[in-house]
Amino acid sequence: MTDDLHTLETETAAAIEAAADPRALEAVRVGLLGRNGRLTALLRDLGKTPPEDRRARGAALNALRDRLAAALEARRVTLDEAALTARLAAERIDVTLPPPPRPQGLIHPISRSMEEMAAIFGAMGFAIAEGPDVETDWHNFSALNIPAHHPARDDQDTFYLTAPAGAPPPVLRTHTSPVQVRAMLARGVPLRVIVPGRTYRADHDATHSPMFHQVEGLVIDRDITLGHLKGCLIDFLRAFFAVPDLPVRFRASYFPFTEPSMEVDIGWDRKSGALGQGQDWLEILGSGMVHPRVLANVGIDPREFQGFAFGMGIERVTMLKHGIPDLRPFYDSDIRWLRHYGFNPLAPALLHEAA
Ligand code: 2NM
Repeated sequence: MTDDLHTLETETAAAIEAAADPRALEAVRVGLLGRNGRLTALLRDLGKTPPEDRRARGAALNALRDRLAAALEARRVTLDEAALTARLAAERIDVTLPPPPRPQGLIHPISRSMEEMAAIFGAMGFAIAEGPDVETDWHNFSALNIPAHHPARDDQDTFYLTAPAGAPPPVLRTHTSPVQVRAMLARGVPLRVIVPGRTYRADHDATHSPMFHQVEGLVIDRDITLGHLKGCLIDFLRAFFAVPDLPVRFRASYFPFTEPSMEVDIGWDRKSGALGQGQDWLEILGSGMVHPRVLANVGIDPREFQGFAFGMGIERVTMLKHGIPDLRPFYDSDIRWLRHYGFNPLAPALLHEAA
């Protein structure tokens, strides 16, 4: 082999060994075998070699090209293996290490109760409906068969907003029932919805807040009876309070928008606060068969369709379930209270599975 080929081989072999990553190795390959590569140039110049030397020169060049190509490939394999080994080491996970810290933030007990109710009623086939906090007088009162001079309309009880000229003043909804009115109008029948949300009443003392939360429910179909109402609410209460044999009592009552109407009580021990024990009763829910006039007000024929509805205050059932003694801290945004009563955001509400 001639000196020039020997030099090329020595230098290239050193450059291949020195290449620390695939990109550097590729630069060596291009410098040798690319269009302007050193070996490419020598092969191109083969024609200028005197005829008597050409065969030997050609054989030497080809052999050199094969050796260097093999050296390049061998180095590529080595570099790839080193890269994989480094990546495996870098991405190694020690499964015996303690878990990372829990995420910041906790779920407020009101939100938690709403999630649980959505899970329980969702498993029974209810959809969730929402609506505006500022309502028309018609959706909040008239459509629900609450007459013009009913005490619920008193501005001692209801927050009225400033009316546009000549129109009845809008109200901060006093219950979530107007959303059920909207659901009946927008979705039609048959219908199965729950409506969680904020409600407003001009009431402020140790056990009443001017803003509080309600969940109401509504089922309408062709053959809905009081039996469906009772079964649905008994199942819900036992799932929500996680007491499988919780005593439930239905007691005749009155609401303008249902007939007949019933309050729903659960059994508890007033002294200890234990649910499902003792001899005492505690009112939890209002309910009833939707008044035919309410159905007619939203264009549903009460001779063809009927249904039941119910409503409850979320703060009260949440306090009862978790033994929270005072209503006022619910709205104080005090992080110490939330750390005590808040819920893990990564633990889903799946109460319907326990029922
Ligand atoms: C309650 C009690 C009883 C109720 C009725 C309706 C509607 F829109 F269907 F007429 N919504 N909610 C209802 C019935 C609410 O809360 C104590």
